[in-house]
Amino acid sequence: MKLKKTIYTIILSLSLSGLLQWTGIYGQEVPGRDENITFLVTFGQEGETSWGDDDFYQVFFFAIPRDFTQQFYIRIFDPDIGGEHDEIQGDFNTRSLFSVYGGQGVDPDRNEESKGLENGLNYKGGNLLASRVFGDEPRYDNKYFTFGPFNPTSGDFNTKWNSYIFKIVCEGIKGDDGNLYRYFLSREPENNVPIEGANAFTYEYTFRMWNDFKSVAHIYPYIDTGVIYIRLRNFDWDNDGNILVVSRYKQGIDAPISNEDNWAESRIAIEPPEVGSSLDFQFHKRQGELVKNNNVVVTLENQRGDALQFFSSPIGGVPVYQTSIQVRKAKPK
Ligand SMILES: [Ca+2]
Ligand SMILES: [Ca+2]
Ligand SMILES: [Ca+2]
Ligand SMILES: [Ca+2]
Repeated sequence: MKLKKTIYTIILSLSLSGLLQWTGIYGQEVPGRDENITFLVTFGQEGETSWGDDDFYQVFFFAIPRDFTQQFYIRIFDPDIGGEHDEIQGDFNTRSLFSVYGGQGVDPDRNEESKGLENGLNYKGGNLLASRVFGDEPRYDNKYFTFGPFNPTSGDFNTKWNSYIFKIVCEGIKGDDGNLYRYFLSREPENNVPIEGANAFTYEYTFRMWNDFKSVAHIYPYIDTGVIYIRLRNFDWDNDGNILVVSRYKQGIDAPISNEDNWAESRIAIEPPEVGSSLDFQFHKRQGELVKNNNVVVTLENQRGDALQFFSSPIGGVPVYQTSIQVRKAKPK
């Protein structure tokens, strides 16, 4: 009995340490280091959804660990819509509003609307800390703009993650072009200096694939206790190759893919060895004729319909398929 209890304690503490591990310092870049994604994308609201953005806004969250007490900055790379990187439709006539929120109402665990999943709901909950509208501005083309400084305690405290939560929203308030941009959470205004233990996450990920056959993009949801199956949805994938679900238990399950301006949906069972770890959604491009400038939207729910987060730095690290789990399962009792 005593041995059993000890083993249980070890397993429990191992899974808890996995839970709290934000793995290294790479949660500061959005898209994250392991994701191999070029840019986030948000079109102006006069755009067509067939260009790959279903709702013309994108919500991201930053989690600042409680023990970090200095001021910090949120930097945006290429916040303008013009010049390099951005997707032109006719001429550049688009304006994007970036807004940073802190305080009560931000934490999506306590305010469902903050997740930004449904049009018409108030995804701007919290106190507005800073905002700026960008257009076709050479000054910020291929360059950074910096919001801040912010005090960590201006965030919305989340006890589960022991972190202060901040939110940044990008909205295409005018025009029809695609704004491509990236974020960096930084200790310094002029350089990208990561905050150890911080992370970023979203519930609806709108991003641009590489124009390269060989590049595989990844996004990493975390599977918490109580998840039995997941509902993965993708939008406007342009029939561009395969979307594979990989975990330490799954070698690669093909998810149904969307084509032009439509959603595809799949229900995928979660096995006990996958609980308390991240999944790896892999986006493999179709070979042959290159699908260019492919923008795609991805969301995820559990069996109760609760939205699951994609973390810029996968919790517990990038999951690696382990053959040993399969072998152990296959043994007769
Ligand atoms: Ca630009
Ligand atoms: Ca335009
Ligand atoms: Ca841009
Ligand atoms: Ca697309």
